Amino acid sequence: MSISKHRILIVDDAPANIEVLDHALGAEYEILFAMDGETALRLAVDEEPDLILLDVVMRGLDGYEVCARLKADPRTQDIPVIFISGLAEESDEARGLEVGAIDYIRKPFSLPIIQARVRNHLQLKRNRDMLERLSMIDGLTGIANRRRFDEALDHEWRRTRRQDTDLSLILIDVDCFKPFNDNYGHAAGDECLKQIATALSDSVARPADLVARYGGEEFVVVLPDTDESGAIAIGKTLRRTVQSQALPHAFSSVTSVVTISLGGATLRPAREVAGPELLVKLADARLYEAKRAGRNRIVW
Ligand code: GH3
Ligand code: MG
Ligand code: MG
Ligand code: MG
Repeated sequence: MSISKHRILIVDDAPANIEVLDHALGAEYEILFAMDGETALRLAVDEEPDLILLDVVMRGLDGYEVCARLKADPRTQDIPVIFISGLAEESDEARGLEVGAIDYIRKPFSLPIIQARVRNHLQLKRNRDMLERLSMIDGLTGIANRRRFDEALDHEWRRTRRQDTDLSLILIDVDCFKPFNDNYGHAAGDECLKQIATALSDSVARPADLVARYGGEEFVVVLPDTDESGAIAIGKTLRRTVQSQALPHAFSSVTSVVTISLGGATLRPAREVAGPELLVKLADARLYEAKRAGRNRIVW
């Protein structure tokens, strides 16, 4: 198994400093470097380094300004920044920490100390990233959870509104799941939900599409830049895919295998006064219609 090296961006206007740091860290990490603030900001966005070592006094943008901009940009705000500076006053260090750096190392620096601090901060970042990922995943099914859905819907609503495209959403509820649980047991119910989650995720193709567990035995699919006919086609595929998994359900009032009901809606956010909750509300009302009309169907 190959473990990819962490990337560190070194920003300093003195080539000699870059050389020393590269020498100290280059064996363990992939090193990128920039000799001015503008280049550093561009590389931070394009190359997504895991950590930035930042000089304070530079021509053009100084390190404080670079750090403040990194912290103000959602694309770069989570990258830890360590200042390495010749400015040794207490107030310089305080200012560095105020603009969002995680650490401040004074020049002349000790290489073993820099190596140790870099290692510690990378370890902390790894842990933070893992927690962040786990907090977005549903524990039972391994797909996105409600929290991730809420964030994605909000994000896609704003993006499709800016770009004046359609946003579609499908709410899904497993049919007759209470009798499934009551007769086959809760563990079998859990297993059934896992299989449905996998089937749904596997049937949705584009990277921007999101399948999430909405709650109990309910799932939700977000389809950005997808018009009504495209979204209905996807909904039909989802319904068919789950039925063709043929998970036995002898206690269903619909048929002898596990099925789902779907309610969907498409809106053009740029034309709406309301927010994304309208999309959920419409889909929910149509899901209710699908149930009332006999289940195992999609209503739009
Ligand atoms: P309908 O066709 O109208 O949707 O009927 P239903 O029986 O599916 O609806 P109801 O809402 O009455 O039942 C939902 C059931 O889903 C009840 C609940 O115990 C079960 N359930 C919710 N979350 C889980 C879970 O994580 N694991 C298991 N095994 N069961 C769950
Ligand atoms: Mg300098
Ligand atoms: Mg339900
Ligand atoms: Mg149900």
